[in-house]
Amino acid sequence: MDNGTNGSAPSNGDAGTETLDALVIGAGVAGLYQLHLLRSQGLKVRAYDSASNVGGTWYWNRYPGSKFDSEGYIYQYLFSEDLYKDWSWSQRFPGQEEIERWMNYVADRLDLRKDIQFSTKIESAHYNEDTGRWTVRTDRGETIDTQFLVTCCGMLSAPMDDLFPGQDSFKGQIFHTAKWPHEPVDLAGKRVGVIGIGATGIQVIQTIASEVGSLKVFVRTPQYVLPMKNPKYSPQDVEAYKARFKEFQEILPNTFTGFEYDFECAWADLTPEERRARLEDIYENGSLKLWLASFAEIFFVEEISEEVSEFVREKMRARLKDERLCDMLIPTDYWFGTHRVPLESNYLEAYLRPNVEAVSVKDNPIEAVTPEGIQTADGTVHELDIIVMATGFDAGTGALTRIDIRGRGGRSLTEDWGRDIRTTMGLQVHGYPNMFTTAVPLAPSAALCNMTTCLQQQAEWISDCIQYMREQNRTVIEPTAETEENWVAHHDETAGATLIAKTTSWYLGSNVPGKPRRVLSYCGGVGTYRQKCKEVAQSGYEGFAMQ
Ligand code: NA7
Repeated sequence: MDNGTNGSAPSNGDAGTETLDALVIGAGVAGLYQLHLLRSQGLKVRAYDSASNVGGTWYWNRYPGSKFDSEGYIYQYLFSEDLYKDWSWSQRFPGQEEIERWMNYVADRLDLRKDIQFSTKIESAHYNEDTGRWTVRTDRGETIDTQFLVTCCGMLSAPMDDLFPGQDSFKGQIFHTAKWPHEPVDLAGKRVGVIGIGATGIQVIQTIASEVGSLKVFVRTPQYVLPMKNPKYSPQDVEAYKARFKEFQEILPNTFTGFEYDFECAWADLTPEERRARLEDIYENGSLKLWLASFAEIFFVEEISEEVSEFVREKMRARLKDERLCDMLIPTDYWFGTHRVPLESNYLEAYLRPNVEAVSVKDNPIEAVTPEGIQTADGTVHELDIIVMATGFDAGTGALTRIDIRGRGGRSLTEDWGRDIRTTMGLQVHGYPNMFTTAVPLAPSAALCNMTTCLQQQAEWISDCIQYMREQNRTVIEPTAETEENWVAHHDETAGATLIAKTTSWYLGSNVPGKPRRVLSYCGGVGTYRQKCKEVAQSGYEGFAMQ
Protein backbone atom coordinates (compact mmCIF):
# COMPACT_ATOMS: atom_id res chain seq x y z
CA MET A 1 0.00 0.00 0.00
CA ASP A 2 2.64 2.46 1.03
CA ASN A 3 4.75 2.73 -2.09
CA GLY A 4 7.18 5.07 -0.36
CA THR A 5 7.20 7.41 -3.36
CA ASN A 6 8.93 10.62 -2.40
CA GLY A 7 8.31 13.75 -4.38
CA SER A 8 11.36 15.62 -5.56
CA ALA A 9 13.34 17.50 -2.92
CA PRO A 10 13.82 21.26 -3.19
CA SER A 11 15.47 22.07 -6.45
CA ASN A 12 18.28 24.43 -5.64
CA GLY A 13 20.75 22.60 -3.47
CA ASP A 14 20.82 21.35 0.09
CA ALA A 15 21.89 24.57 1.79
CA GLY A 16 19.79 26.87 -0.39
CA THR A 17 16.41 28.37 0.14
CA GLU A 18 13.76 27.24 -2.28
CA THR A 19 11.26 29.84 -3.40
CA LEU A 20 7.63 28.96 -3.90
CA ASP A 21 4.44 30.85 -4.64
CA ALA A 22 2.51 28.59 -2.30
CA LEU A 23 3.40 25.91 0.19
CA VAL A 24 0.69 23.47 1.16
CA ILE A 25 1.02 21.58 4.42
CA GLY A 26 -0.62 18.19 4.11
CA ALA A 27 -1.37 15.69 1.37
CA GLY A 28 -4.76 14.48 2.49
CA VAL A 29 -8.19 15.28 1.09
CA ALA A 30 -7.72 19.06 1.25
CA GLY A 31 -4.01 19.19 0.46
CA LEU A 32 -4.26 17.13 -2.71
CA TYR A 33 -7.04 19.26 -4.09
CA GLN A 34 -5.37 22.51 -3.04
CA LEU A 35 -2.16 21.48 -4.74
CA HIS A 36 -4.07 20.56 -7.88
CA LEU A 37 -5.96 23.87 -7.96
CA LEU A 38 -3.01 26.13 -7.30
CA ARG A 39 -0.79 24.28 -9.72
CA SER A 40 -3.49 24.52 -12.40
CA GLN A 41 -3.42 28.29 -11.88
CA GLY A 42 0.25 28.32 -12.77
CA LEU A 43 1.64 28.78 -9.29
CA LYS A 44 4.88 27.22 -8.21
CA VAL A 45 3.53 25.13 -5.40
CA ARG A 46 4.65 22.19 -3.34
CA ALA A 47 2.90 20.13 -0.69
CA TYR A 48 4.71 18.67 2.30
CA ASP A 49 3.57 15.78 4.43
CA SER A 50 5.17 13.99 7.34
CA ALA A 51 3.69 10.72 6.06
CA SER A 52 5.50 8.65 3.49
CA ASN A 53 2.52 8.75 1.15
CA VAL A 54 -0.72 10.57 0.42
CA GLY A 55 -3.93 10.11 2.39
CA GLY A 56 -3.76 12.26 5.51
CA THR A 57 -6.33 10.85 7.92
CA TRP A 58 -6.61 7.77 5.76
CA TYR A 59 -2.88 7.22 5.80
CA TRP A 60 -2.54 7.42 9.57
CA ASN A 61 -5.75 5.84 10.84
CA ARG A 62 -5.07 2.27 9.78
CA TYR A 63 -6.31 0.71 13.01
CA PRO A 64 -8.48 -2.44 12.84
CA GLY A 65 -11.96 -1.64 11.58
CA SER A 66 -11.16 1.91 10.40
CA LYS A 67 -13.78 3.02 7.90
CA PHE A 68 -16.02 5.81 6.64
CA ASP A 69 -19.11 6.97 8.46
CA SER A 70 -19.93 8.99 5.32
CA GLU A 71 -21.13 7.04 2.30
CA GLY A 72 -18.21 6.46 -0.08
CA TYR A 73 -20.16 7.89 -2.99
CA ILE A 74 -20.49 11.28 -1.30
CA TYR A 75 -17.04 11.35 0.33
CA GLN A 76 -15.73 12.37 -3.06
CA TYR A 77 -14.19 15.09 -5.14
CA LEU A 78 -16.93 16.61 -7.23
CA PHE A 79 -14.94 18.82 -9.59
CA SER A 80 -14.33 16.13 -12.19
CA GLU A 81 -16.93 13.72 -13.45
CA ASP A 82 -14.26 11.46 -14.93
CA LEU A 83 -12.31 11.29 -11.68
CA TYR A 84 -15.55 10.45 -9.87
CA LYS A 85 -16.77 7.86 -12.33
CA ASP A 86 -13.50 6.06 -12.89
CA TRP A 87 -13.40 4.93 -9.29
CA SER A 88 -15.87 2.33 -7.98
CA TRP A 89 -16.55 1.71 -4.32
CA SER A 90 -17.06 -1.85 -3.22
CA GLN A 91 -19.59 -1.02 -0.53
CA ARG A 92 -21.58 1.80 1.00
CA PHE A 93 -19.15 2.58 3.84
CA PRO A 94 -15.74 1.39 2.67
CA GLY A 95 -12.81 0.61 4.92
CA GLN A 96 -9.48 2.39 5.35
CA GLU A 97 -7.50 0.18 3.00
CA GLU A 98 -9.89 0.94 0.12
CA ILE A 99 -10.03 4.63 1.00
CA GLU A 100 -6.25 4.88 1.04
CA ARG A 101 -6.17 3.21 -2.37
CA TRP A 102 -8.67 5.79 -3.61
CA MET A 103 -6.51 8.64 -2.37
CA ASN A 104 -3.55 7.14 -4.18
CA TYR A 105 -5.72 6.88 -7.29
CA VAL A 106 -6.54 10.59 -7.01
CA ALA A 107 -2.88 11.54 -6.56
CA ASP A 108 -1.88 9.48 -9.59
CA ARG A 109 -4.71 10.63 -11.82
CA LEU A 110 -3.92 14.28 -11.11
CA ASP A 111 -0.18 13.60 -11.29
CA LEU A 112 0.36 15.22 -7.92
CA ARG A 113 3.27 13.23 -6.52
CA LYS A 114 5.96 15.13 -8.37
CA ASP A 115 4.99 18.20 -6.32
CA ILE A 116 4.71 16.53 -2.95
CA GLN A 117 7.59 16.03 -0.56
CA PHE A 118 6.81 13.17 1.78
CA SER A 119 8.35 12.14 5.09
CA THR A 120 8.96 15.78 5.89
CA LYS A 121 7.58 17.64 8.84
CA ILE A 122 7.04 21.38 8.77
CA GLU A 123 8.62 22.60 11.99
CA SER A 124 8.16 26.34 11.72
CA ALA A 125 6.64 29.03 9.54
CA HIS A 126 7.51 32.66 10.22
CA TYR A 127 5.98 35.64 8.45
CA ASN A 128 8.35 38.34 7.29
CA GLU A 129 6.64 41.74 7.31
CA ASP A 130 9.30 43.33 5.12
CA THR A 131 8.87 40.90 2.28
CA GLY A 132 5.25 39.86 2.86
CA ARG A 133 6.36 36.24 2.63
CA TRP A 134 6.74 33.19 4.85
CA THR A 135 9.95 31.44 5.81
CA VAL A 136 9.21 27.78 6.39
CA ARG A 137 11.59 25.25 7.91
CA THR A 138 11.37 21.48 7.76
CA ASP A 139 12.77 18.74 9.95
CA ARG A 140 15.16 17.91 7.11
CA GLY A 141 16.89 21.24 7.61
CA GLU A 142 15.39 22.83 4.52
CA THR A 143 14.27 26.44 4.33
CA ILE A 144 11.52 27.48 1.94
CA ASP A 145 10.54 31.03 1.11
CA THR A 146 6.90 31.17 0.06
CA GLN A 147 4.35 33.88 -0.63
CA PHE A 148 1.37 31.87 0.56
CA LEU A 149 1.14 29.28 3.30
CA VAL A 150 -1.89 27.02 2.99
CA THR A 151 -2.55 24.67 5.87
CA CYS A 152 -4.37 21.47 4.94
CA CYS A 153 -3.52 19.59 8.10
CA GLY A 154 -6.89 18.01 8.83
CA MET A 155 -9.00 18.69 11.87
CA LEU A 156 -8.19 15.39 13.57
CA SER A 157 -4.49 14.89 13.09
CA ALA A 158 -2.96 15.80 16.44
CA PRO A 159 -3.47 12.63 18.50
CA MET A 160 -3.97 12.73 22.25
CA ASP A 161 -1.39 10.02 22.71
CA ASP A 162 0.54 11.11 25.77
CA LEU A 163 -2.07 10.95 28.49
CA PHE A 164 -0.99 8.68 31.30
CA PRO A 165 2.12 8.52 33.45
CA GLY A 166 4.12 5.39 32.83
CA GLN A 167 3.13 4.81 29.20
CA ASP A 168 6.78 4.24 28.31
CA SER A 169 7.18 1.63 31.02
CA PHE A 170 4.56 -0.71 29.54
CA LYS A 171 6.10 -4.10 28.72
CA GLY A 172 3.60 -4.89 26.00
CA GLN A 173 2.64 -2.91 22.91
CA ILE A 174 0.83 0.41 23.16
CA PHE A 175 -0.66 2.20 20.16
CA HIS A 176 -2.70 5.31 19.59
CA THR A 177 -5.19 4.49 16.85
CA ALA A 178 -3.92 7.33 14.65
CA LYS A 179 -0.39 5.98 14.81
CA TRP A 180 -1.21 2.40 14.02
CA PRO A 181 1.76 0.58 12.48
CA HIS A 182 1.88 -0.46 8.86
CA GLU A 183 2.90 -3.96 9.87
CA PRO A 184 0.11 -6.25 11.03
CA VAL A 185 -0.39 -6.35 14.80
CA ASP A 186 -1.00 -9.86 16.05
CA LEU A 187 -3.98 -9.63 18.36
CA ALA A 188 -4.88 -13.30 18.35
CA GLY A 189 -5.26 -14.67 21.83
CA LYS A 190 -3.87 -11.48 23.42
CA ARG A 191 -5.12 -9.59 26.46
CA VAL A 192 -6.10 -6.27 24.93
CA GLY A 193 -7.29 -3.06 26.57
CA VAL A 194 -9.05 -0.31 24.62
CA ILE A 195 -9.28 3.15 26.14
CA GLY A 196 -12.06 5.23 24.63
CA ILE A 197 -15.41 4.60 22.99
CA GLY A 198 -15.62 7.45 20.49
CA ALA A 199 -16.17 6.76 16.80
CA THR A 200 -12.70 5.24 16.66
CA GLY A 201 -12.83 3.04 19.77
CA ILE A 202 -16.16 1.66 18.63
CA GLN A 203 -14.75 0.59 15.26
CA VAL A 204 -11.79 -1.07 16.97
CA ILE A 205 -13.88 -2.86 19.58
CA GLN A 206 -16.44 -4.33 17.19
CA THR A 207 -13.64 -5.48 14.88
CA ILE A 208 -11.23 -7.13 17.31
CA ALA A 209 -13.61 -8.56 19.92
CA SER A 210 -13.80 -11.95 18.25
CA GLU A 211 -10.06 -12.13 17.52
CA VAL A 212 -8.46 -11.28 20.84
CA GLY A 213 -8.11 -13.55 23.83
CA SER A 214 -9.74 -11.03 26.15
CA LEU A 215 -10.80 -7.44 25.73
CA LYS A 216 -11.19 -4.84 28.44
CA VAL A 217 -12.90 -1.64 27.34
CA PHE A 218 -12.22 1.33 29.59
CA VAL A 219 -15.40 3.39 29.47
CA ARG A 220 -15.67 6.92 30.80
CA THR A 221 -18.48 8.76 28.99
CA PRO A 222 -21.25 6.72 27.39
CA GLN A 223 -21.96 7.30 23.74
CA TYR A 224 -25.09 7.23 21.57
CA VAL A 225 -24.58 4.90 18.63
CA LEU A 226 -26.50 4.08 15.47
CA PRO A 227 -26.32 0.81 13.55
CA MET A 228 -24.68 1.04 10.15
CA LYS A 229 -26.14 -0.66 7.10
CA ASN A 230 -23.21 -1.41 4.90
CA PRO A 231 -24.19 -3.47 1.86
CA LYS A 232 -21.60 -4.63 -0.64
CA TYR A 233 -22.13 -3.04 -4.04
CA SER A 234 -23.00 -4.91 -7.18
CA PRO A 235 -21.99 -3.41 -10.56
CA GLN A 236 -25.60 -2.20 -10.84
CA ASP A 237 -25.39 -0.41 -7.48
CA VAL A 238 -22.21 1.30 -8.60
CA GLU A 239 -23.79 2.39 -11.86
CA ALA A 240 -26.79 3.69 -9.96
CA TYR A 241 -24.79 5.94 -7.64
CA LYS A 242 -22.54 7.14 -10.45
CA ALA A 243 -25.62 8.16 -12.42
CA ARG A 244 -26.35 10.59 -9.59
CA PHE A 245 -23.09 12.52 -9.99
CA LYS A 246 -24.70 15.74 -11.24
CA GLU A 247 -27.30 15.54 -8.49
CA PHE A 248 -24.54 15.22 -5.86
CA GLN A 249 -22.71 18.17 -7.37
CA GLU A 250 -25.88 20.20 -6.92
CA ILE A 251 -27.01 18.95 -3.53
CA LEU A 252 -23.96 18.28 -1.37
CA PRO A 253 -22.54 21.79 -1.17
CA ASN A 254 -25.89 23.20 -0.12
CA THR A 255 -27.31 20.94 2.58
CA PHE A 256 -26.92 21.65 6.28
CA THR A 257 -24.04 19.21 6.72
CA GLY A 258 -22.73 18.53 3.22
CA PHE A 259 -24.39 15.12 3.13
CA GLU A 260 -26.95 14.12 0.51
CA TYR A 261 -29.85 14.41 2.93
CA ASP A 262 -31.33 17.40 4.68
CA PHE A 263 -34.07 18.24 7.18
CA GLU A 264 -37.41 17.78 5.54
CA CYS A 265 -40.10 18.55 8.05
CA ALA A 266 -40.67 20.43 11.26
CA TRP A 267 -41.29 18.54 14.49
CA ALA A 268 -44.37 20.64 15.23
CA ASP A 269 -46.00 19.70 11.92
CA LEU A 270 -46.20 16.02 12.78
CA THR A 271 -48.31 14.05 15.25
CA PRO A 272 -46.46 11.96 17.83
CA GLU A 273 -47.25 8.87 15.77
CA GLU A 274 -45.92 10.46 12.61
CA ARG A 275 -42.75 11.54 14.39
CA ARG A 276 -42.17 8.05 15.68
CA ALA A 277 -42.78 6.59 12.24
CA ARG A 278 -40.32 9.04 10.74
CA LEU A 279 -37.65 8.25 13.33
CA GLU A 280 -38.14 4.51 12.78
CA ASP A 281 -37.93 4.98 9.05
CA ILE A 282 -34.73 7.02 9.20
CA TYR A 283 -33.20 4.68 11.79
CA GLU A 284 -33.66 1.86 9.28
CA ASN A 285 -31.58 3.84 6.80
CA GLY A 286 -28.50 2.75 8.75
CA SER A 287 -26.60 6.00 8.24
CA LEU A 288 -25.96 9.30 10.01
CA LYS A 289 -29.29 10.59 8.70
CA LEU A 290 -31.01 10.24 12.06
CA TRP A 291 -28.48 12.66 13.46
CA LEU A 292 -27.97 15.03 10.56
CA ALA A 293 -31.34 15.10 8.83
CA SER A 294 -34.15 13.91 11.06
CA PHE A 295 -35.33 17.01 12.91
CA ALA A 296 -33.30 20.22 13.10
CA GLU A 297 -34.95 20.85 16.46
CA ILE A 298 -32.79 18.21 18.14
CA PHE A 299 -29.95 20.73 18.04
CA PHE A 300 -31.97 23.51 19.66
CA VAL A 301 -34.93 22.38 21.74
CA GLU A 302 -34.22 20.39 24.90
CA GLU A 303 -37.58 18.59 25.03
CA ILE A 304 -37.37 17.48 21.42
CA SER A 305 -33.76 16.47 21.79
CA GLU A 306 -34.70 14.45 24.86
CA GLU A 307 -37.47 12.66 22.98
CA VAL A 308 -35.17 11.67 20.13
CA SER A 309 -32.46 10.75 22.65
CA GLU A 310 -34.91 8.44 24.38
CA PHE A 311 -35.76 6.85 21.04
CA VAL A 312 -32.07 6.01 20.54
CA ARG A 313 -31.64 4.88 24.15
CA GLU A 314 -34.57 2.49 23.72
CA LYS A 315 -32.89 0.96 20.68
CA MET A 316 -29.63 0.56 22.59
CA ARG A 317 -31.36 -0.93 25.64
CA ALA A 318 -33.10 -3.54 23.51
CA ARG A 319 -29.74 -4.73 22.26
CA LEU A 320 -27.71 -4.51 25.45
CA LYS A 321 -30.30 -6.15 27.69
CA ASP A 322 -27.96 -6.25 30.71
CA GLU A 323 -28.78 -3.54 33.26
CA ARG A 324 -25.18 -2.88 34.28
CA LEU A 325 -24.13 -2.48 30.66
CA CYS A 326 -27.06 -0.17 29.98
CA ASP A 327 -26.05 2.04 32.90
CA MET A 328 -22.47 2.22 31.70
CA LEU A 329 -22.98 2.55 27.96
CA ILE A 330 -26.20 4.51 27.40
CA PRO A 331 -25.97 8.27 27.86
CA THR A 332 -28.51 10.00 30.05
CA ASP A 333 -26.87 13.30 30.90
CA TYR A 334 -26.47 14.80 27.44
CA TRP A 335 -28.52 14.70 24.31
CA PHE A 336 -28.29 12.65 21.17
CA GLY A 337 -26.40 14.46 18.42
CA THR A 338 -24.78 17.16 20.51
CA HIS A 339 -21.46 15.60 19.70
CA ARG A 340 -20.25 13.17 17.08
CA VAL A 341 -22.58 10.18 16.68
CA PRO A 342 -20.73 7.06 15.56
CA LEU A 343 -22.12 4.36 13.32
CA GLU A 344 -21.45 0.79 14.39
CA SER A 345 -21.87 -2.82 13.36
CA ASN A 346 -22.60 -5.20 16.23
CA TYR A 347 -20.62 -2.98 18.57
CA LEU A 348 -23.06 -3.29 21.46
CA GLU A 349 -23.27 -7.03 20.98
CA ALA A 350 -19.50 -7.23 21.49
CA TYR A 351 -20.07 -6.52 25.18
CA LEU A 352 -22.24 -9.63 25.44
CA ARG A 353 -19.32 -11.86 24.50
CA PRO A 354 -17.70 -13.80 27.35
CA ASN A 355 -14.22 -12.48 26.49
CA VAL A 356 -15.24 -8.80 26.62
CA GLU A 357 -15.51 -6.73 29.77
CA ALA A 358 -16.56 -3.09 30.09
CA VAL A 359 -14.58 -1.42 32.88
CA SER A 360 -16.04 1.83 34.13
CA VAL A 361 -13.44 4.53 34.65
CA LYS A 362 -15.96 7.27 35.26
CA ASP A 363 -15.60 7.36 39.04
CA ASN A 364 -12.47 5.26 39.16
CA PRO A 365 -10.24 6.92 36.55
CA ILE A 366 -7.18 5.51 34.87
CA GLU A 367 -4.28 6.71 36.93
CA ALA A 368 -1.28 5.27 35.17
CA VAL A 369 0.09 2.73 32.78
CA THR A 370 2.35 0.30 34.59
CA PRO A 371 4.72 -2.29 33.09
CA GLU A 372 1.90 -4.83 33.42
CA GLY A 373 -1.11 -2.85 32.24
CA ILE A 374 -3.56 -0.14 33.20
CA GLN A 375 -3.92 0.99 36.78
CA THR A 376 -7.06 2.67 38.01
CA ALA A 377 -7.44 5.01 40.98
CA ASP A 378 -8.52 2.21 43.34
CA GLY A 379 -5.14 0.53 42.79
CA THR A 380 -6.38 -2.25 40.53
CA VAL A 381 -3.95 -3.17 37.76
CA HIS A 382 -5.60 -4.62 34.67
CA GLU A 383 -2.90 -6.84 33.18
CA LEU A 384 -2.62 -6.52 29.41
CA ASP A 385 -0.47 -7.45 26.42
CA ILE A 386 -1.66 -4.64 24.15
CA ILE A 387 -3.12 -1.22 24.94
CA VAL A 388 -5.10 0.62 22.28
CA MET A 389 -5.47 4.31 22.94
CA ALA A 390 -8.60 5.39 21.08
CA THR A 391 -8.32 8.61 23.01
CA GLY A 392 -9.00 11.16 20.29
CA PHE A 393 -7.36 14.33 19.09
CA ASP A 394 -6.61 17.94 19.83
CA ALA A 395 -9.15 18.78 17.16
CA GLY A 396 -9.09 21.72 14.79
CA THR A 397 -6.18 23.57 16.38
CA GLY A 398 -3.67 20.91 17.47
CA ALA A 399 -2.16 20.32 14.04
CA LEU A 400 -1.20 23.98 13.74
CA THR A 401 -0.33 24.75 17.35
CA ARG A 402 2.20 21.91 17.22
CA ILE A 403 4.03 23.89 14.50
CA ASP A 404 5.89 27.09 15.43
CA ILE A 405 3.78 29.50 13.37
CA ARG A 406 4.53 33.19 13.82
CA GLY A 407 2.68 36.03 12.19
CA ARG A 408 3.04 39.79 12.26
CA GLY A 409 5.30 41.11 15.02
CA GLY A 410 6.41 37.58 15.82
CA ARG A 411 3.07 36.67 17.36
CA SER A 412 2.69 32.97 17.95
CA LEU A 413 -0.38 31.07 16.79
CA THR A 414 0.19 28.54 19.55
CA GLU A 415 0.01 31.34 22.11
CA ASP A 416 -2.85 33.18 20.41
CA TRP A 417 -5.01 30.06 20.17
CA GLY A 418 -3.87 29.05 23.63
CA ARG A 419 -5.72 32.15 24.86
CA ASP A 420 -8.64 32.30 22.47
CA ILE A 421 -9.43 30.30 19.34
CA ARG A 422 -10.31 32.78 16.61
CA THR A 423 -10.34 32.68 12.83
CA THR A 424 -12.05 34.55 10.03
CA MET A 425 -14.47 32.02 8.56
CA GLY A 426 -11.91 29.32 9.23
CA LEU A 427 -10.03 30.60 6.19
CA GLN A 428 -7.55 33.10 7.59
CA VAL A 429 -6.43 34.43 10.94
CA HIS A 430 -5.97 38.12 11.70
CA GLY A 431 -2.29 38.76 12.37
CA TYR A 432 -1.16 36.03 9.96
CA PRO A 433 -1.16 37.55 6.47
CA ASN A 434 -1.04 35.26 3.47
CA MET A 435 -1.76 32.23 5.61
CA PHE A 436 -4.85 30.35 4.46
CA THR A 437 -6.37 27.58 6.54
CA THR A 438 -8.66 24.62 5.97
CA ALA A 439 -10.27 22.37 8.61
CA VAL A 440 -9.66 24.82 11.43
CA PRO A 441 -12.23 26.19 13.89
CA LEU A 442 -15.12 28.52 13.13
CA ALA A 443 -16.00 26.82 9.84
CA PRO A 444 -18.14 23.72 9.26
CA SER A 445 -15.02 21.81 8.30
CA ALA A 446 -14.04 21.76 11.96
CA ALA A 447 -16.55 19.04 12.77
CA LEU A 448 -20.15 19.06 11.66
CA CYS A 449 -19.94 18.14 7.99
CA ASN A 450 -19.07 15.65 5.32
CA MET A 451 -15.42 16.60 5.21
CA THR A 452 -14.82 16.36 1.48
CA THR A 453 -17.73 18.71 0.75
CA CYS A 454 -16.39 21.32 3.12
CA LEU A 455 -12.71 20.95 2.29
CA GLN A 456 -13.32 21.29 -1.43
CA GLN A 457 -15.28 24.46 -0.88
CA GLN A 458 -12.50 25.92 1.26
CA ALA A 459 -9.74 24.91 -1.17
CA GLU A 460 -11.71 26.49 -4.02
CA TRP A 461 -12.29 29.70 -2.06
CA ILE A 462 -8.57 29.93 -1.29
CA SER A 463 -7.44 29.36 -4.86
CA ASP A 464 -10.06 31.83 -6.17
CA CYS A 465 -8.79 34.40 -3.69
CA ILE A 466 -5.18 33.91 -4.75
CA GLN A 467 -6.23 34.13 -8.39
CA TYR A 468 -8.05 37.39 -7.67
CA MET A 469 -4.99 38.82 -5.94
CA ARG A 470 -2.77 38.00 -8.87
CA GLU A 471 -5.22 39.60 -11.28
CA GLN A 472 -5.33 42.71 -9.12
CA ASN A 473 -1.58 42.80 -8.62
CA ARG A 474 -1.99 42.38 -4.89
CA THR A 475 0.56 40.42 -2.92
CA VAL A 476 -0.64 40.34 0.69
CA ILE A 477 -4.02 39.57 2.21
CA GLU A 478 -5.19 39.57 5.79
CA PRO A 479 -8.62 39.82 7.40
CA THR A 480 -9.08 42.99 9.40
CA ALA A 481 -9.49 42.79 13.15
CA GLU A 482 -13.05 44.01 12.74
CA THR A 483 -13.93 41.35 10.17
CA GLU A 484 -12.58 38.65 12.44
CA GLU A 485 -14.39 40.06 15.45
CA ASN A 486 -17.65 40.09 13.49
CA TRP A 487 -17.20 36.51 12.35
CA VAL A 488 -16.32 35.30 15.84
CA ALA A 489 -19.40 37.05 17.22
CA HIS A 490 -21.63 35.56 14.52
CA HIS A 491 -20.11 32.13 15.08
CA ASP A 492 -20.60 32.32 18.82
CA GLU A 493 -24.17 33.49 18.47
CA THR A 494 -24.99 30.67 16.06
CA ALA A 495 -23.24 28.05 18.18
CA GLY A 496 -24.61 29.41 21.43
CA ALA A 497 -28.16 28.78 20.27
CA THR A 498 -27.45 25.05 19.97
CA LEU A 499 -27.28 22.30 22.55
CA ILE A 500 -23.83 21.46 21.21
CA ALA A 501 -22.53 24.37 23.27
CA LYS A 502 -23.93 22.71 26.40
CA THR A 503 -22.27 19.33 25.91
CA THR A 504 -18.77 18.44 27.01
CA SER A 505 -16.84 16.93 24.11
CA TRP A 506 -14.07 17.54 21.62
CA TYR A 507 -16.58 19.64 19.66
CA LEU A 508 -15.82 22.27 22.32
CA GLY A 509 -12.21 21.36 22.88
CA SER A 510 -13.03 20.10 26.35
CA ASN A 511 -11.00 16.91 25.87
CA VAL A 512 -7.74 18.89 25.89
CA PRO A 513 -6.59 20.25 29.24
CA GLY A 514 -6.28 24.03 29.16
CA LYS A 515 -7.74 24.43 25.66
CA PRO A 516 -9.94 27.52 25.48
CA ARG A 517 -13.59 26.56 25.12
CA ARG A 518 -15.39 27.44 21.92
CA VAL A 519 -17.64 25.35 19.73
CA LEU A 520 -15.16 24.45 17.01
CA SER A 521 -17.53 23.98 14.10
CA TYR A 522 -19.60 26.72 12.53
CA CYS A 523 -23.18 25.65 13.26
CA GLY A 524 -25.02 27.78 10.71
CA GLY A 525 -24.93 25.02 8.11
CA VAL A 526 -22.68 24.12 5.22
CA GLY A 527 -24.90 25.76 2.59
CA THR A 528 -25.18 29.00 4.54
CA TYR A 529 -21.46 29.11 5.20
CA ARG A 530 -20.74 28.53 1.54
CA GLN A 531 -23.05 31.38 0.61
CA LYS A 532 -21.33 33.72 3.06
CA CYS A 533 -17.91 32.81 1.68
CA LYS A 534 -19.20 33.41 -1.83
CA GLU A 535 -20.50 36.84 -0.88
CA VAL A 536 -17.08 37.81 0.48
CA ALA A 537 -15.45 36.79 -2.81
CA GLN A 538 -18.09 38.55 -4.88
CA SER A 539 -17.57 41.76 -2.92
CA GLY A 540 -13.89 41.77 -3.86
CA TYR A 541 -12.94 40.31 -0.47
CA GLU A 542 -14.49 43.04 1.58
CA GLY A 543 -13.15 42.94 5.13
CA PHE A 544 -9.85 41.48 3.96
CA ALA A 545 -7.08 44.05 3.67
CA MET A 546 -5.02 43.64 0.51
CA GLN A 547 -1.74 45.25 -0.44
P1 NA7 B 1 -13.10 10.91 20.62
O1 NA7 B 1 -14.45 10.97 20.02
O2 NA7 B 1 -12.52 12.16 21.17
O3 NA7 B 1 -13.11 9.78 21.72
C1 NA7 B 1 -12.06 9.63 22.63
C2 NA7 B 1 -12.44 8.61 23.65
O4 NA7 B 1 -11.36 8.43 24.53
C3 NA7 B 1 -13.63 9.04 24.48
O5 NA7 B 1 -14.42 7.92 24.77
C4 NA7 B 1 -12.95 9.58 25.73
O6 NA7 B 1 -13.76 9.57 26.87
C5 NA7 B 1 -11.82 8.59 25.87
N1 NA7 B 1 -10.78 9.10 26.72
C6 NA7 B 1 -9.95 10.13 26.48
N2 NA7 B 1 -9.13 10.31 27.53
C7 NA7 B 1 -9.48 9.40 28.45
C8 NA7 B 1 -9.00 9.09 29.75
N3 NA7 B 1 -8.01 9.79 30.30
N4 NA7 B 1 -9.59 8.08 30.42
C9 NA7 B 1 -10.59 7.38 29.84
N5 NA7 B 1 -11.09 7.62 28.62
C10 NA7 B 1 -10.52 8.62 27.94
O7 NA7 B 1 -12.01 10.38 19.56
P2 NA7 B 1 -12.21 9.36 18.37
O8 NA7 B 1 -10.88 9.11 17.79
O9 NA7 B 1 -13.04 8.21 18.77
O10 NA7 B 1 -13.08 10.16 17.36
C11 NA7 B 1 -12.65 11.41 16.89
C12 NA7 B 1 -13.26 11.65 15.58
O11 NA7 B 1 -12.54 10.91 14.58
C13 NA7 B 1 -14.64 11.19 15.43
O12 NA7 B 1 -15.56 12.07 15.94
C14 NA7 B 1 -14.76 11.01 13.96
O13 NA7 B 1 -15.08 12.23 13.35
C15 NA7 B 1 -13.43 10.53 13.56
P3 NA7 B 1 -14.58 10.92 27.29
O14 NA7 B 1 -15.65 11.02 26.27
O15 NA7 B 1 -13.59 12.05 27.18
O16 NA7 B 1 -15.02 10.68 28.66
